[in-house]
Amino acid sequence: MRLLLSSVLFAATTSAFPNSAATLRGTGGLVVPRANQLIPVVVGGPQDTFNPNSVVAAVGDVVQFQFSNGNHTATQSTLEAPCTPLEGGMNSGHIPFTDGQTDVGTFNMPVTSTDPMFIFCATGPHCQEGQVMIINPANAQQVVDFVKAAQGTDKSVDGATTAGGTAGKIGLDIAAYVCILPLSS
Ligand SMILES: [Cu+2]
Repeated sequence: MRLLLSSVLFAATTSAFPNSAATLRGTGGLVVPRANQLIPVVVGGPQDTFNPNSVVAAVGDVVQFQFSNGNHTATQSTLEAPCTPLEGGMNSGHIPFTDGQTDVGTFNMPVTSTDPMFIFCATGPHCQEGQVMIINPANAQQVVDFVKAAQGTDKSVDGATTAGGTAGKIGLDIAAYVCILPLSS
């Protein structure tokens, strides 16, 4: 029974993270859809950034914004107005991280399109400092252009309502970053 359970677990693990070459071999060259992925993006930390600031995601994937030191948002905008919320777009709202916290505020955003999705932080001057990112950018140049456009704006506009995802928490020990401040006991 124990052997059977471990085999099942192994099968589940390998199908969740399929190797593309193995997948091709296993299907005689047919490309099969991969399993949905949880894609972590660290928001804030030692610098006011999104890390990474460019993500390739498929429909069905979930981008998990993990809010590090400071107080940041992940808010959808447009290439034309990088630091202004897109009406009806995704917005996490402000999710702070304070010294001594042992969990991390998250915002899980299901990906529903492979079109480029432009995102900025609406806190203070962060967007003008270049705290922006693109999910499914057309190319690398578009990311560079978006950062430059954000730095050229005068101010940011805050999003009115939270939309397009679900706020939650994960343990700091499983976060995609190392806390830069000592934990208080
Ligand atoms: Cu920010």
